[in-house]
Amino acid sequence: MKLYGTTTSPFVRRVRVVAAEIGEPIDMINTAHEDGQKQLRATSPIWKVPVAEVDGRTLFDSRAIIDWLVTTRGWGNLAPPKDRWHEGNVINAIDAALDSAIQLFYLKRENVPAAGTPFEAHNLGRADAIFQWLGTQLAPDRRSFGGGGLGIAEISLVATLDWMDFRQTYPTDRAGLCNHLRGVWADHPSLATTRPHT
Ligand SMILES: N[C@@H](CCC(=O)N[C@@H](CS)C(=O)NCC(=O)O)C(=O)O
Repeated sequence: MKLYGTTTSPFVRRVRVVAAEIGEPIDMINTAHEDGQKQLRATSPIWKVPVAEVDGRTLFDSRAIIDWLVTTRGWGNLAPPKDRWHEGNVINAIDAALDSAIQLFYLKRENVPAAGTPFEAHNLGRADAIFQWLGTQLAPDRRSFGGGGLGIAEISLVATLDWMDFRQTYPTDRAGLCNHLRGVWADHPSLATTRPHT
């Protein structure tokens, strides 16, 4: 699979982890570089990563890529959802917290002051509410949401919290019980080898 992305993006990391768990090799086009960015823009009108070229298809968005991989290759070492509609809610919530933090990060990167604004408070408040709710959705052993082990929701949560720390966009000590799940999987090889770093 040809994958357009960066080594720091939390959405790209989800795909890299899933690919590792199901044994799908990745040929990465680094979109942090000018040439890779040019190739991305020639491939996707959304200009966001990840984008994949796989089995003669071009797929935009981590959810579509992951869907394709598990549908055509099977779940490999991953835990399939026990209730895909509930898992959908969990992943949508994680995406919303991550998107809020990403918006704050982009403002900081472009030197647009957001600190102390209602916009910042709104986005941090949403992330607080989401992590609090996610904490109530954990299985009793707090290793997963559905009780089945490492699946897409768990990977998404770990990638989100690690990226928030990496970019310092949200104080993850406020994520409460979700940090327990992250701690459980921290040394799992596909997650440990894809952690963002400079
Ligand atoms: N819903 C998309 C979100 C992807 C996304 O936001 N990617 C960020 C990097 S983490 C990006 O490419 N941002 C570039 C931009 O917003 O222009 C997915 O799941 O793939």
